[in-house]
Amino acid sequence: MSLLRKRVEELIPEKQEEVKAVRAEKGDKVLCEVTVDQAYGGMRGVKSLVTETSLLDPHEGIRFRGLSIPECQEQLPKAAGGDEPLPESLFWLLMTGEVPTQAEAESLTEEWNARSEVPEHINKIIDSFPKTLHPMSQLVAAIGVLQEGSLFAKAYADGVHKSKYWETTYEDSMNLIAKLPNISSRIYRNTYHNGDVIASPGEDWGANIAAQLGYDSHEVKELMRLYMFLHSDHEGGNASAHATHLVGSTLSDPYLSFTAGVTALAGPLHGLANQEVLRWLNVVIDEVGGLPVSDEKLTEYIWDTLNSGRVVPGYGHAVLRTDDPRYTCQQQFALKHMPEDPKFKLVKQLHELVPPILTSIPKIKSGAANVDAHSGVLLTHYGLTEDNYYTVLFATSRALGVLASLTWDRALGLPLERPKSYTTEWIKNNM
Ligand code: FCX
Repeated sequence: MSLLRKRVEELIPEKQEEVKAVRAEKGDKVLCEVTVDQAYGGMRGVKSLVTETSLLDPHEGIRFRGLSIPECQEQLPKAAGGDEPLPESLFWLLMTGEVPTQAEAESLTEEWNARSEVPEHINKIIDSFPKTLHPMSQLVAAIGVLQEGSLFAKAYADGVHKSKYWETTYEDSMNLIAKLPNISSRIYRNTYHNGDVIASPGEDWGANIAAQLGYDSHEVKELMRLYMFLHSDHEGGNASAHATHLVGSTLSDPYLSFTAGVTALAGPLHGLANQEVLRWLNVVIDEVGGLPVSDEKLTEYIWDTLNSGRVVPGYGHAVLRTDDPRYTCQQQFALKHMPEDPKFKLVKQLHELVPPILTSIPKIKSGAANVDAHSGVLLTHYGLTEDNYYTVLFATSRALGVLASLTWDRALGLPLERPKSYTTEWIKNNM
C-alpha cells in the first residue's frame, strides 16, 4: 500500500471520532442566519459547508490546512535545486493535514508517474476533438471518457459497503491526478502544435506539465510548480470546489464529480477570468497603440470597460477583501524572474489604478486584485500565449484540492447535499 494511503487510513478513524464529538457537543449551535437578500444574492456569506482542506480569511487569504502561502513555501518539500513547493507535497498536506518529509513527497512523484499512462483508445478520442473546441470543453470531455476506468463506479455496482467508499474514491483521485499532465498537455499540443505530443519525462508533477507543454527550462518548471500549488484549493464555497462536492454528494464517481468542478471553473467570473485578463490586456495594448501607456489613458480604458457594462477581469472577489496573496506570490515570482517584462509592468500599473476606481463604486465590495490578474502574464512571458488554454492549467491544479476534499467527504460519510429553495410567491406570502 502506498505511503499516503496508509497515512490516510490511519487518520480516518481519528477524524471520524473528532467529527462525531464535535457534532455531539456543538451540533445545535447556529453558524449563521440567512436573509432573503442572501437567498437571492448567490448565498454570499451563508455559512453552511464543512471543508477540511483549506480555509479562506477575507483579509489574510487562503490557508492550506492552517498554513499560509509563505509558510507553505517555507515548509513544504521542494524539487532538487528548486524554491517552490512540490505540488505533491501540497497534496500530501491537503490529504493529511501534515507537512510531508522529502521522501513522502517523492513517493507521490513516483506513484503518480507509475499511474500516469492514459489508455491508447482514450488518447485517440482526445486526438479526434476539433481544434476549434475550447480547451476546457476538451478537458471535460476527456475526463468524462476516462471515467470508464472508475474504480468507485465499479465498486458501487458490485455492492461495496459504504464504510469503504473512500478507498476507491482515493484510488480514482490518485489515478485522475496522475493522468492529468498527459491529458492537459495533449490538449495543448493537439490544439496549438499540430498534435506533436511530448512524452512525460517522468520527473515531478509540475515539471512534467512544463516539459509536456514544450518547456524544458528550470524556470518554467518552477513556475509550473508554483502555479499548481497556488491554484489548488480555496476552501469549499467557490464554484469549482462546491460543484465537485455537490455532484460528489450524489455518489457520482470522482471523474464525473470533477468534470462538474471543471465546467464551473470554465465560467468567466471564476477560472476563465485568467483568459479574460490576458485578452483584456491585449485589447488595451492594441487600442492605446502599444506599451508603455500613460495612467490617464489606462484610467480612461478601465472606465470604458465599466461603463459598457462589463467587469474588469482579475479584480474583485466574493470573499477576499484585500489583495489575494496568490496575486502577491505571483508578483514576487515576476519580480525575481522578469522584472523588466513590459506586460508585467502593465499588470503592476493596473494594480495601482484599478482598486481605487472599483472601490469608488459603492456596490463593489472589493476592488483588490485576485489570482487571475497575474497568472497569464507569467505564462505569456515564457511564450505560452494561447490564452484560451490558461484555465486548463487552473483546472489541472484545482484537481488537487477538490479531490482531496472529495476523499474526505466519503471518509466522513457526508450526505447528499440538498438545500431548500423558495419561490418569490412563497416569500411574498410568508415573510
Ligand atoms: N468589475 C466590475 N464590476 C464588478 C467587479 C469588477 N471587477 N467586481 C464586482 N463587480 C460588481 C458585480 O458585478 C456586482 O454588480 P451587480 O450588482 O450589477 O451584479 C457588484 O459589483 C457587487 O459585486 P460584489 O459583491 O463586490 O462581488 P461578487 O461576490 O458578486 O462577485 C466576482 C465576485 C469575482 C464574480 C466579481 O468581483 C467579478 O466579476 N470580478 C471580475 C471577474 C474575476 O476576476 N473573476 C475571478 C475571481 C476569482 F479569483 C476566481 O474564481 O478565479
